[in-house]
Amino acid sequence: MFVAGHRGLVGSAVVRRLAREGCEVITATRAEADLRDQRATRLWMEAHRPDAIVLAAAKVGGILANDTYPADFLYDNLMIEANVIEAAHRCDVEKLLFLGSSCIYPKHADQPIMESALLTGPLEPTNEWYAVAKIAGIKLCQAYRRQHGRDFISAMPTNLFGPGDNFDLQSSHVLPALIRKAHEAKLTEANKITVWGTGSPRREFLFVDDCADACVHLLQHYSDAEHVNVGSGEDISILHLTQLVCEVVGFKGEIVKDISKPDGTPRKLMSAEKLRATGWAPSMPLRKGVEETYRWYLEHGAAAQAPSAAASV
Ligand code: GFB
Repeated sequence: MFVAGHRGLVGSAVVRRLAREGCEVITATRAEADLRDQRATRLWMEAHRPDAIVLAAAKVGGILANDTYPADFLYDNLMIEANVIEAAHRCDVEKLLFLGSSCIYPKHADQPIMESALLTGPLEPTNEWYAVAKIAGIKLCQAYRRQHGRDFISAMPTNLFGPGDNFDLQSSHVLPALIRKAHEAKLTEANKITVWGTGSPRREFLFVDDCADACVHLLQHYSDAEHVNVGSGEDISILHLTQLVCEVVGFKGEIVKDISKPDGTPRKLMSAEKLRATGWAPSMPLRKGVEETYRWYLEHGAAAQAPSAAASV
């Protein structure tokens, strides 16, 4: 099993989860195979010929990073998925799981969002670049299934968090950013922390080890063209999330809103029905997941603050 993006948030969780499966896990650092490079990807795949692939390598980031670097988010993700999926076909890989994100759906999709809502409306502008790349990845898997009979499947996780997260305040997602902000405010005895936007958008969160478990479950039990939502089925407002993080961290100061920062899509709660129907459900409650993530952050200190070197979804 090749885990592409093994040092990122999802990739590292998949490696942890696969340790329980007793299968041989192979990985590649960017120096060994820059997956944006078609020739390097083909040479590496021909040399290692994995029987299965979890494609968790991606250029990822929060709302500000996506809005600031559209070319990087579109180009890097298109190149990674096209190179790995084509090389997987050339090397007769039996199973490939492609990972996207809930941002593939229209900004104002009916909630909870069903898989069938894909391409039924305009995307959220702040991350449409990443979203278009990930939609292309879904279509690539469907095309190789249809033309070459490849068992390539796609999963669309919701907002993920957990051990191995990126805590860099400019490039991270909201949950690790709030953990770091609350922690640093507590340490410095500051009297407030700043939340981006109005705090009213709602987000669904899934602990990354639950996501990894769902990935292994799908590899074992799912073989169809349509992508599958991977979520907790519950959402929370950013303001309430901030209050929860402050309670876990032990910061009792004021929450100040920076409305110069974008809110992004107002809500993106996905339907969990399709995945539940295959017999899978998450096990980590949000508060406990935040407590585990904070513990990981404290144990890994400065290393946790650098943007994750190898990208992952
Ligand atoms: O997690 P986040 O960056 O990404 O932002 P999205 C979620 C919400 O949290 C937005 C607010 O409304 C942000 O304005 N927020 C509040 C913050 N404080 C902060 C903060 O300190 N940092 C961050 N980052 N947000 C991403 C997509 O959208 O979702 C990615 O851009 C990916 O491509 C990911 O799809 C799953 O949830 O808005």
